Amino acid sequence: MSLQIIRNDITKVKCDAIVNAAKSTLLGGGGVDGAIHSAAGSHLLDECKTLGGCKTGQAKITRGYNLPCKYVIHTVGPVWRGGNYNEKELLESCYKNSLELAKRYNCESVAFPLISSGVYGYPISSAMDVAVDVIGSFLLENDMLVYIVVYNKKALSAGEKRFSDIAEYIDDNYIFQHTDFSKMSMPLAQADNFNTYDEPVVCSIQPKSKNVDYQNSGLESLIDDIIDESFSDMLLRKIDEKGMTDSECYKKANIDRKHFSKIRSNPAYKPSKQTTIAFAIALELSLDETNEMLMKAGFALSHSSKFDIIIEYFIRKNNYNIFEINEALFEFDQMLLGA
Ligand code: AR6
Repeated sequence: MSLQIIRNDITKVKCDAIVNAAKSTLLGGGGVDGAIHSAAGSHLLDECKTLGGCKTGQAKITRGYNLPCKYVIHTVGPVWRGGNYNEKELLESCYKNSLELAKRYNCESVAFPLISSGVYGYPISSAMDVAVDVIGSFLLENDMLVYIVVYNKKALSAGEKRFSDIAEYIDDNYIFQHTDFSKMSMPLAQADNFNTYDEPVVCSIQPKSKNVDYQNSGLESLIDDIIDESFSDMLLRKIDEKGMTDSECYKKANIDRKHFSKIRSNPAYKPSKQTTIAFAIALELSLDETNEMLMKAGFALSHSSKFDIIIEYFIRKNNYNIFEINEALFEFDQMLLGA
């Protein structure tokens, strides 16, 4: 369904499975492992003792006990030894194997911590890149809601050169005297799982007044002539023009199927700005086309919003990877796209 990056304690996240960054004995430890064991209670350790450990890059599953999740998936990340010891491939395996295990157990939602990025010393921003890449590819083929749970955002932001080109682009373009509306309208609600809801427009047909015959007055046909193609119409037209299937489009937009169906079935649907941009990204629209789509939903891109400037930056760079864009938006404390 979609990937969301949130700031939280993973033991508080409500979903089908949470992933534990364990050690190979699976017998508990510090960091997120310690937090998960203490929140789950001692029965988790009892079950872990029966599993016979776990190799680096592999994953095993247990029940969630006192945690607000059905399962805990235990995976063992690589210890960082400078980058030449298969650390990246092993870390990718952790994510892939955990996701496959979650799928086998019919999990619809899974939360990951940044595996290996604590005691095991994997550079945190590279650990984030691996997580986003592997989960992003998985979601192009599978329906699941996946959270990356960031516990220590300060450490993540400390990666020196990370997104420095975007920071520079913001500096060059940001109009400081204006208020950052994208931030105001929804401050980064990463402490909780959050959802932004679009506004479904319900079209009601009012009974005609006895005195005015709108049809014959010509008003109805005048409106028909003037009214532009709606957001939903433009979206469906663009999907056809690009030769995409609906599911290719909503997956690339980080939007779930139900949400897309609502838009598809209501020509007057009024999406949020984030949803509109998510589709513009999925359709790889140019800046002009993105603005055209935004206008249909009643929005625009401006240089008084960091959010807008980051979007503009990626479109100008022809980088339409929504997961990478969300990584950058998260870094700059902005609302994420899709979901
Ligand atoms: N929720 C979400 N993320 C957390 C939490 C939490 N409650 N606590 C820490 N993190 P680490 P590793 C983040 O050290 O590097 C254990 O002792 C943390 O900020 O837990 O894979 C095991 O037993 C960091 O970004 O796991 C192993 O021996 C990330 O989780 C060893 O540490 C991973 O940090 C595994 O080391």
